[in-house]
Amino acid sequence: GYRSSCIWFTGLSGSGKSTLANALSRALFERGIQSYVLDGDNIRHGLNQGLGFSPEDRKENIRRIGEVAKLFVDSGQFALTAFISPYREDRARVRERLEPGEFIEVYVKCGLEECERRDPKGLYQKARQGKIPEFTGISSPYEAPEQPELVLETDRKSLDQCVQDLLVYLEEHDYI
Ligand code: GGZ
Repeated sequence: GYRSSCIWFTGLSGSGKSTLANALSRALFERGIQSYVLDGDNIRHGLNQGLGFSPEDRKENIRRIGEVAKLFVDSGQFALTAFISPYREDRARVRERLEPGEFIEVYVKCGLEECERRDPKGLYQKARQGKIPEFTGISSPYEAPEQPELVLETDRKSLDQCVQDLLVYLEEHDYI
């Protein structure tokens, strides 16, 4: 048996949140454990289409994602969420909506320099040119977690090592 929960990945654009969430989802699947990845691709283009990147819109984005994650957890699956979620207060609100132990905050820590070097979609470059307003890390704040359950330094560790750290955390805390 296992104890389903919401694994909340937070970090800058390009820090590796979606990559990690998808890799963890595969590792869980191999152990016969159900999970579902929520990220920009399936949420911002669907449920949350129309929401932008102002503080108010990000707040509503995160609130709705928290509610969806709660539904997944209630259904017995792990919800793996990969959103910048830059505001501490918004993340804390999601935590409060879930039962104790059902919210695992994972800080995907990666220096802005490295995120900008990766720049897989060329968004940082556009943001530096002033073509994207309110871009996290450039012209909009990112509030790092103060007491996350886990920190994964993707600019220091391999993807495999990070997934290993996640699995160890879940095992040691009796989630899996
Ligand atoms: C930050 C932006 C912005 C702005 C578009 N600021 O690397 P990506 O492309 O795929 O991930 C980023 C994604 C962030 O959406 P989230 O829903 O995770 O943000 S939040 O949690 O803050 O609501 C980036 C793209 O959308 N993007 N404009 N201005 N990221």
